[in-house]
Amino acid sequence: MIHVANLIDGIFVDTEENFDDISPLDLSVIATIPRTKNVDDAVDAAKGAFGQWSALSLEQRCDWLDRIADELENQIEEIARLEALDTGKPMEVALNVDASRSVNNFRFFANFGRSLESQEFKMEDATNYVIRKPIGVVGLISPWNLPLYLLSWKIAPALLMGNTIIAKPSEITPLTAHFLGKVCTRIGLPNGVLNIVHGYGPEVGQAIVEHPEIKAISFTGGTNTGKIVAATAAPLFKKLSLELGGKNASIVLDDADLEIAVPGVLRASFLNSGQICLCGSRVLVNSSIYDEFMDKYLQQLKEFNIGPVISEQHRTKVLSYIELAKEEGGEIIAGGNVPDKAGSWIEPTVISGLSHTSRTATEEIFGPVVTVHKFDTDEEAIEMANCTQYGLAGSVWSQNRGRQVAEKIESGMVWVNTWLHRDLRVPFGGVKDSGVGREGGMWSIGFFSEAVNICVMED
Ligand code: TXE
Repeated sequence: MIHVANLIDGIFVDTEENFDDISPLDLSVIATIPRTKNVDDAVDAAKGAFGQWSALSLEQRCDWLDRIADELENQIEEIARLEALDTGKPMEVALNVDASRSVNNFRFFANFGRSLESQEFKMEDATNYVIRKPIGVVGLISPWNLPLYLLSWKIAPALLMGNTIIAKPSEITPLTAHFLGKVCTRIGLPNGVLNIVHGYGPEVGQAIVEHPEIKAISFTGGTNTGKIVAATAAPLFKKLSLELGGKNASIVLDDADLEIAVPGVLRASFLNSGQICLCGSRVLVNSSIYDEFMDKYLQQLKEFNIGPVISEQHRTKVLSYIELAKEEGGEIIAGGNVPDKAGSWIEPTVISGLSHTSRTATEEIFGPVVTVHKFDTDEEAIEMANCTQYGLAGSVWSQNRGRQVAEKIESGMVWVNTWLHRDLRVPFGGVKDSGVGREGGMWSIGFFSEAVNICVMED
């Protein structure tokens, strides 16, 4: 049994009340988690550490990020084991997606920090010098689907830019955040620079967003929670970055190379049991190749290995959408059942025959469930793809028209003839109900710092 504790000012501290961390694999209790309700101690620690941490040079903070990356890399198998235990995902996904990207997040921002150049804007009689100051104490709140992957994506640039941190992982998946805390204390990260608090979102998460001394919030989670976070933070004029839900379309044009489109769309459909905000939960296929595509897709689906969804509660939500699909006239052409084994498992499920405007085809399900739809023209595919309140990501599979179709999709990012191929320098985020703001490369540098202009008149 793992005992998770809060990391505050370099010390692991308990709370009076704890609650259980349940494994989705067999519903066993795998850890106890602190039920934190107040973050004053953590904020005091972060404020106390801010002076020294922000006074370090950018290069010194880059070196710290590399030290964290090195130590995580030394223990990458343990990270993957803990992530697989906490989320139920297959070990190869935990290792090759979650753990390796967590290391890369620190490594990338260490190197990116070293490449940063100062910005000057010359006038006839003056020079403008743009400097980037740290914000101060920042709050980082992350979800359960890619726990350390998404939390480290925020921690690395926040540290790089000289901020000190109050981090709150999802109460459903605390283990790798706790492990990161142990790594950081072991390598001697100064006390109070990174504080990690655990507990329920509406309690400790809300306390972070409400705290007047926490000056910025980077949040990844559901759209409904994002609305609460935004409403709380707005009157406090906090910097806010929201990466929320998605209902992304994988669009297969009539000139797609099915040798790459079928496995690519399948992976976009079911990687991490469909629990990635970037997953392609709607498959739009040109009617001229629909039968051939679906035959190959359903055949390859039989070999696609997925884990359970994150919890019984989430499984109930996902199953309710399979029932809704039937009520809306859909046909279950694969899966749809609960396998006869312990844990919160759902068979990978494919639903056809639904209108692209149905609730099943427009609301975020966030599980191993996709709807498939036919279209006749590129314009029709674009209209169908944009017919949802979300706008996060998508993919287009075409040998000749991918980019021109991709540019008409209302989202923050679109892949052409690939999916989840990530260059960490590019902007990452969504539009509409998928969020506000971008992180990644210079967008993370910008979010986690305050740009200040110093205009100097020439003598
Ligand atoms: O997210 P929540 P959940 C979607 C998916 C899922 C739904 C809810 O559809 O079914 O969101 O998932 C913290 N103030 N995504 O419940 O509730 C919470 O403790 C401050 C998409 O995991 O948004 C957790 O740490 N914080 C998403 C974090 O917010 C609060 C990935 C996310 O929890 C809070 C996961 C509050 N009032 C789910 N309430 C994506 N975009 O990848 C909760 N939290």
